[in-house]
Amino acid sequence: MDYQFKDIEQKWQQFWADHKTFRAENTTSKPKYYVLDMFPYPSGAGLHVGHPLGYIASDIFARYKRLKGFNVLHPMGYDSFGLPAEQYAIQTGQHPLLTTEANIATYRRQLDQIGFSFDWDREVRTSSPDYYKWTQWIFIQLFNSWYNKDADKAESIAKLVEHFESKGSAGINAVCDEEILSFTATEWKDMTEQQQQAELLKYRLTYLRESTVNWCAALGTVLANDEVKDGFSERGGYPVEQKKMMQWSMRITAYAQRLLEGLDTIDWPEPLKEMQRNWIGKSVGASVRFPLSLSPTLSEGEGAGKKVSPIGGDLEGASYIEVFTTRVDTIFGVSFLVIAPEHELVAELTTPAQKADIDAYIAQTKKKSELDRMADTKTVSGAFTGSYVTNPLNGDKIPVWIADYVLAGYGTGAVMAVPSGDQRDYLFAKHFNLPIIPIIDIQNIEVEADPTKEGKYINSDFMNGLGYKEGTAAVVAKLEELGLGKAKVNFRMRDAIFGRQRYWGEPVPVYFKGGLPYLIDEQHLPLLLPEIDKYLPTESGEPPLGRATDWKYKPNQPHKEGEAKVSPTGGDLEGAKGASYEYELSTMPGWAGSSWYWYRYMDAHNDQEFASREAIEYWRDVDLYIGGSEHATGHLLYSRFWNKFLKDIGKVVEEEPFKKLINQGMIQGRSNFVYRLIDEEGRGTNTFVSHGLIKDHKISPLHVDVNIVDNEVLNLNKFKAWREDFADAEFVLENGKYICGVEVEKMSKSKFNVVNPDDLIARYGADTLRMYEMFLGPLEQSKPWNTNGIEGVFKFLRKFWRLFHDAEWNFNVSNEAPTKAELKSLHKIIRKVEEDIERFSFNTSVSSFMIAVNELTDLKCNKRAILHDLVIVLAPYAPHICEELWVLLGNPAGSISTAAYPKFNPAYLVEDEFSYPVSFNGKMKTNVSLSLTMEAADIEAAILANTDVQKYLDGKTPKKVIVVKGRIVNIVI
Ligand code: ANZ
Repeated sequence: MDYQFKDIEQKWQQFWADHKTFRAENTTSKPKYYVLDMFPYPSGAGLHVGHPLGYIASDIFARYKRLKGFNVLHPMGYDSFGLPAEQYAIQTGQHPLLTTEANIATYRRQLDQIGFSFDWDREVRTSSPDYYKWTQWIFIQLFNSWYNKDADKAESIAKLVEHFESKGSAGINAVCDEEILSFTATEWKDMTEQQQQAELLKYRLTYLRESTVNWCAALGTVLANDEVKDGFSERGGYPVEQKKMMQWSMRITAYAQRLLEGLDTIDWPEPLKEMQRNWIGKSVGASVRFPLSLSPTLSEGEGAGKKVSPIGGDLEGASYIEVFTTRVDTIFGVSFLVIAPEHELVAELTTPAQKADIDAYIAQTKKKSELDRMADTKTVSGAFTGSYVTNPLNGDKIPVWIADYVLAGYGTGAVMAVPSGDQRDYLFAKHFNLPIIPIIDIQNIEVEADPTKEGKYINSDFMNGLGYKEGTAAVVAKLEELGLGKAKVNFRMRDAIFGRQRYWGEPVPVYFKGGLPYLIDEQHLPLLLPEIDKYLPTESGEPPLGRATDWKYKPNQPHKEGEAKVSPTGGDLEGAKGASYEYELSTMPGWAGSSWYWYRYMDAHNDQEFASREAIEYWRDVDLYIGGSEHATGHLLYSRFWNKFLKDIGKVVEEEPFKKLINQGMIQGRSNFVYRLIDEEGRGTNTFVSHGLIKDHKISPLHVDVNIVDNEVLNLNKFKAWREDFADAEFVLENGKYICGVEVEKMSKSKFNVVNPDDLIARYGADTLRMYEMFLGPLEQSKPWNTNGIEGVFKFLRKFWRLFHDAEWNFNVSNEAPTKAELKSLHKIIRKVEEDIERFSFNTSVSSFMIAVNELTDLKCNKRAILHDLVIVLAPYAPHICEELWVLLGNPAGSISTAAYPKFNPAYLVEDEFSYPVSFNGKMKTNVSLSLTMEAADIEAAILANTDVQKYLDGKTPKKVIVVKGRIVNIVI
């Protein structure tokens, strides 16, 4: 029979599903291999041909690893909480769950059609309660933990409380909020429960704090930094403003150093690691305190202890401004201080005379986003507060300014400005006519002389003559001695906001008592998402969960049938039998569910634990992770953070979750255009000009659906049917055809360049689609989709099928022993595919398969010994056709996935002949193939007897014949 891909593919997909062919075992003696794809958000549009690219590559790899004897875990699931389903719910009133389920059904159908070897028994959905129960459980563990810097790991809050009870706050070295209290054990015990809880919140790894957030009014929610692009939301493109709100945050900064160090231990693309390094942004420098210069008449001695503000009156706040600098060595060049307009001391420092200026400047800053502020290096602006500080090392009086080039959220929000060392400070000094103090022995500061490279310090008492390294060390030592500064490492990374004022996300397992957050009891998990009437904020501006009726936490009442009565964590319940408390109304952000999902696949149905210890110890980590580079600083950073935390609390075994990662390139769209003729009055007509003729006409280009264009030729009837207004379209053709224009753009509905895999599978089959997607080019590279070449791959598979069949399409395989040439062809491909797959070069294998099949076709090879192995080698790429042929070859159905990858035998590739280049008087004229075992005398005789050689000799007798065995023959005539 001819190659009937439709029947074959349906048959095998059914077979795999019925027999659970790709089920991974949690206990086997085989070595494990975990191949993971970034799971999709099931959007309403379904899959386009770009989506499966990574999945196909990982599937080939997973199938190959099975052939290599591994127990492979290759799961799939859905990141199914998120904004689009909720936006749709707002518009249509349809519950996001329904939309999500419908979309998942479409995804599943599309994925099944491509023939992936997923273990569907382990499917996860982040929006399903038996999954998010464990996301909530992880939140609880984070809330119950703090980061002990001495142990360099997370520890339980109970342990911290124990310490407070016995020793007070002394001796605790934690990553925590800045404004922590210091207290003795007695003072701790004397605090009310409220006070204690408020203090502990400053240490917890997830905490509630007022923070500046990216507020998107149109979406009604807070967005993460990586979801905001140029001041607009990444989804929807709505404006985003800075707003202060009480927010849940995750103390990811506690892990900054480990996140940085871990990068050196994993096999990820270098550019991606670099992005994470930049995001973490480690800076080694120092913090320096510049004491406030009080009123000029109050010298240090007199003023001590009696702080007086420059405006007069008692100064309640700080007595110094702390800066963070990476160039503490330049401290003798400081001629002013700049603090961020949002700095907490601004109001305090502003003198009445400067108030108008400062207020106006602050108002102006509010309009700029942080990104604009960082990007603008040219405009100089700022305002003087009217106050001064003193240089701690030389006592210079230094004016304090505010300017938007200093960011509130970085370092301490204050910089010591050194015009002779820093370009921005230099421009600022020039503009406002502030002093420029040279600091090194190079006079031309205009060229930004840099002591890190050259020069010796001047202008200071103890640094003069020193170079950069010693100078820096000397300043730090001096500051430490004075208690006014110390070496400090700063990270650019901020704690991650962990709340959304939205409905379709995980409820935060927290309730409030006395204004403070408490955890709901683990027994009460999952905290289910309540039903609400509308997916909008309440009239009073609370998040949608505020609409839920009768949704209160009743700690001492059973939540499920048969559940014991429990008391809530902390808090006394005296007489509170019927007590009920408000739940947290925000939900978790999109990244919560995806920050641990790879563990759930290890043990997807466990209702006692997020995954069993046994499963975690067996699967450990992901060996190969494939997904898009757009997750570089979001998902891939949060996942590493949660992984490290879970490791700290002893729940997982590896420090890094994803050993090797590959970013697949983007598949771009290939848009087609038609050209509408414009009439004299500049109006569009209904006549369309073929691409080759547009120079001669006034036209306007228009996207046309790529699915009605074949090899750039427009199908005129389909075009007329495409849109009503084109029904009576007319055409200016070239050579009887309408040729469309082409451009590479993002694949999107609005550009009509979306190619749906379903259509291609219907036409050519999944095996062709799989191989074609790989054939497009290197996996990591972005490339435009071009359907034009798919026919070639389809023909290849038909030719492959043909090897097993005679001219009448009867299955016909011979049991004869293979020839040397056939074995050589086979072993070349065995080696090539193995090498290619091991280095993730899938496109090069496809062309090698084509060469092998051509060679075997030329050799008229239908030997079982050859084809048996060839089928196994091709199976990871084109699994359906290979399963079918495998059975036709007499093997049991479905067993090809448990076959062994054929062993490469180099002996078959050893060349036993050599094609000698034959030169006459040094000029190469011809080649003669001879056995490599021949000795010089025989070679000479054979060469001279060759008819081509005799032709060149033209009857002459050679003066000399030089033979270099295995290399060359030169004939002198
Ligand atoms: C004095 C100095 C002299 C500086 C000099 C640089 C060069 P990174 O490497 O990014 O950490 N800075 C500190 N906090 C800032 C803030 N909140 N907004 C804007 N700039 C800030 O850079 C640290 C340097 O950036 C610090 O070192 C500080 O300027 C500035 F010749 O201090 B430097």
